[in-house]
Amino acid sequence: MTSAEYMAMEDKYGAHNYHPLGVVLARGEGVHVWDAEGKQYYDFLSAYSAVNQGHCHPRIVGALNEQSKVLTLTSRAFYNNILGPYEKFITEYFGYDKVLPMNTGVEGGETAVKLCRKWGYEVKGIPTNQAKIIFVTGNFWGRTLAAISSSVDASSTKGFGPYMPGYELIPYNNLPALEEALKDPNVAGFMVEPIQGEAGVVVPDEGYLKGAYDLCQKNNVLFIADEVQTGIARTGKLICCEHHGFKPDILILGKALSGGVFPVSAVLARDEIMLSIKPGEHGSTFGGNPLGCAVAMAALKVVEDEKLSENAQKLGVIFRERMQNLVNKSDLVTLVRGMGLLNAIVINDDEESDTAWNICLKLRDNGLLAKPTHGNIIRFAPPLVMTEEQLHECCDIIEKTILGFE
Ligand code: IF1
Repeated sequence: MTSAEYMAMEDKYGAHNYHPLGVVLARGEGVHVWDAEGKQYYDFLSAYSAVNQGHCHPRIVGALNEQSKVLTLTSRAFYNNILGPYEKFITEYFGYDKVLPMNTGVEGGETAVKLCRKWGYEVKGIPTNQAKIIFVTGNFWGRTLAAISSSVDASSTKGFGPYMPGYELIPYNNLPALEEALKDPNVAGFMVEPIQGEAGVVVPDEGYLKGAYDLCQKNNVLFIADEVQTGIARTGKLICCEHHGFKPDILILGKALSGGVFPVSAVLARDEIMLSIKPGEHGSTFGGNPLGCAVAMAALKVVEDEKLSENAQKLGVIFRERMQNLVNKSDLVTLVRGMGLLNAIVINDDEESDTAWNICLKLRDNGLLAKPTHGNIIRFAPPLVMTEEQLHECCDIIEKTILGFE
């Protein structure tokens, strides 16, 4: 079958809940993907930062293959011989007392919200059903009703009401707004992405996150870091909060926790928070399944053994320098921003224009896959296993495409 036939088949038989870029992928290996006709591309989206370790990493696929022959799923009705070792491994790896294993990033967010509310009632002493959680405008943590209830983005919320109560929205990157909101004694938590991915790789001011963390500690409010997209070495540190010198009270991980091989998410916290949920009060059929645990341990070992944080940090500096040169040369690109290998360029056109989309179509023709987020912003997030030489080749492609686009 041709790419056109595959696209037509998706269109005919699949829900139209996405508008994919016109390319049909058939194989992935490391930083490369190939389409149905065998054309090779650099992957500069990494499945939204889920394949930080590169496509089909042999060690992670190997772990999947081996465990899949032995035991894939027991449910939590019984113990198994993989979950405990995984829980020990991941809590020591990130420095927390306990982990609550789930599957998707949004389930991690839901779990964090439930943990925070439960802690609010049982430890902080907030009156029943009065707990508030503060979110920031521009956030994105998934597509469930609890997640979209905190969104201001019409494409995420319109037509899906009514929404979850007990949420409060304040501006991102604004400490006075947070200080004001924290005066409410019923606030249990503050949930935030250290860098806002979907909003367009929005990096807050230097002191914002640590300042927000300190305000939360001062007001006995839990700081919840959504590191589903920024975590697992993407921004040049194991988790993005590490750049700012603090450990969140609740840490949410997903995506690259499994290297894109299997849905695995996790919520990490200290005992005081984690033990507020008692047996039978939360869970999931696949949460903590042996297959996902084996894959996640392999994925995390790859991050450490291949020094992916250090590589992301080093290549990120080079990438932003190359893009800054492009900003200086081209009227089409107004700025570059990001940390590590989570970056974006802003295109000099309004959000409604299809300029960024058309640039991504040209990038595709030139052998590099990326996709705009929010109209005029193009996110660039290659797998963290990229070499410096490959990065320069990709920057050459981006430069040639942008300069040739005008
Ligand atoms: C889609 C966006 C990115 C996330 C953060 C939690 C989740 C996500 C910071 C939920 C998921 C995905 C969802 C996917 C596209 C992608 C995305 F464009 F939607 F917003 F990456 F920016 N926290 N992001 O980014 O994790 O439940 O999906 O495993 O819905 O189109 P999930």
